[in-house]
Amino acid sequence: MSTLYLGLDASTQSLSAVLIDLDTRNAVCDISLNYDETLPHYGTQNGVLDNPDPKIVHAPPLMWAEALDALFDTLKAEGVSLGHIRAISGSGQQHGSVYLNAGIVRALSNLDPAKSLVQNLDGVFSRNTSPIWMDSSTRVECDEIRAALGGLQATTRATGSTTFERFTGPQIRKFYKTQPDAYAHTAHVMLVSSFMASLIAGTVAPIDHGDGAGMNLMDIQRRAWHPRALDATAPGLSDRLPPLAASRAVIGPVSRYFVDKYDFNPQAQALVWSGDNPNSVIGLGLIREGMVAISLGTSDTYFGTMKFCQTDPRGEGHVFVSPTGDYMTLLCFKNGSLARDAVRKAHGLDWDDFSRALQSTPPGNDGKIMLPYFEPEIVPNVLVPRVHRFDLDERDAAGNCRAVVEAQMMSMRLHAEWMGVRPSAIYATGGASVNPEILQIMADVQNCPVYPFEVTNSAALGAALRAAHAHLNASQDTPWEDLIAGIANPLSASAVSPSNPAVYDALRKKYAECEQSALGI
Ligand code: ADP
Ligand code: XUL
Repeated sequence: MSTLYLGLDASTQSLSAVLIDLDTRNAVCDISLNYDETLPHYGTQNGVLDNPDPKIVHAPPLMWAEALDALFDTLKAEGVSLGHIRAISGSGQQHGSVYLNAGIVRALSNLDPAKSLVQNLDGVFSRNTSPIWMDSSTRVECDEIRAALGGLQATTRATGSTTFERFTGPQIRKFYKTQPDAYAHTAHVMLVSSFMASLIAGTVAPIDHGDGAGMNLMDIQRRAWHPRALDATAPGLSDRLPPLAASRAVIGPVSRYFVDKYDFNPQAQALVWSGDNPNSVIGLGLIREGMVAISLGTSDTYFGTMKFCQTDPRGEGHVFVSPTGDYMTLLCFKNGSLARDAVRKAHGLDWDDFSRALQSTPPGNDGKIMLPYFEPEIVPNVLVPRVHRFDLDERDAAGNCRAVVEAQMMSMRLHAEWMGVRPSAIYATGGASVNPEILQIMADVQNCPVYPFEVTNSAALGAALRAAHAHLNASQDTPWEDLIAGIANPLSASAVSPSNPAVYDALRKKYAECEQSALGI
């Protein structure tokens, strides 16, 4: 009998499943179900409901439950051996919250396989829609909670991040302030991750430390609910939140609903779920301090791992708990491919021309510097977009191409310094990671080897690996290294080594000064 582990990923637009076979070290199944296409009756576009106020972004939680039935119907119809699955975990879009009345406990423990999950959940929501991570309507509540916790630095030290509009605490506070009756009827507040885990386990699931860190409600050092943050958010909140748990925690056996309906093994274990970013850290194989992943997408993101908890005194980065039990950081640089594309287009170049421009210019760019804030920037915080140039002529096509990439790489290094951990290996993903000239600059600025890493579904894969890790470690010590070998490793053959690191030691100082002068620090 094969040893299968299932990872699910309830993301913004779809529910995905990755099933791994540890004997063959293969993903035996990797499917995705798009909400808009499969469940059009919820009327979502890209997984969210239309709202006249662009700051308000909600999704229907019932849709996520219906997607679970639809996914398992598909897997069963395709003949996937669901009975061979030993353990299940999952990943949820971070920050989104689900509000339930006291009826949910009974509904979960009596899930009737003759009915759908939607029918089983009839009448249990105290709020029919869930604010998700794209919602930015809680500016006032962010200010209130941050002030109550003693300001930006105190909030960051306490919860791992300063208050952000999408974080769950400010969202809960807004719900309490604007719909006090509905809040009063709310017996349980869940995250997307813990809501889905609750359905699988048939009981109210804990929130794991990784996703809990995205709420502005968890004491990041103690990994326990932070009483002052709870008080600053809404009255009676501690009664409405589930316990916190490590992300290797087993909730219990999978609910009878899935055994009877989809032929799951009654002994299959339901694990706590986590957020998509903590899960991706595992799906990318970032299991040790110093391992970093940089995704070069529309925006660039930097995932770092650290053993001890450091927080960002400027409040730009987030600290979450990694599924390994260490800490992870998430830094999002808005002007990623967005800025590279803007420079490329401004000079009428295609990507081959852009690469030739990087080849024809020297590392360090003869001191030419750009601050590429084509759009408002998150890290560093720049509200009014503006491109700054120092010793750089706007018409110098090749100089501008090199300047934008060097700026992005120096900014990443500069704004990750607070972690106190230098990268030992960088895994590069996302659209621009196919460009070796860009990766060379990354390797030189970071003075560290860069490995291109092709990933699909890293969150679902990470969840499947977490399920395997928890299940195996219950009976024998199974290190993360052994578990991810051959499943979540980059191709060493294509590594890019640093060849000109020294030149950036001087340029980084100049870059930091330019940034300070532009930001008026
Ligand atoms: P998203 O964040 O939308 O998922 P992707 O990771 O798919 O983004 O990356 C898409 C981006 O990759 C495009 O916007 C483009 O700028 C960039 N890209 C594609 N090919 C190259 C290349 N050869 N060099 C640099 N950037 C590239
Ligand atoms: C992280 C964040 C997003 C969501 C996407 O803070 O808001 O990455 O997790 O699902």
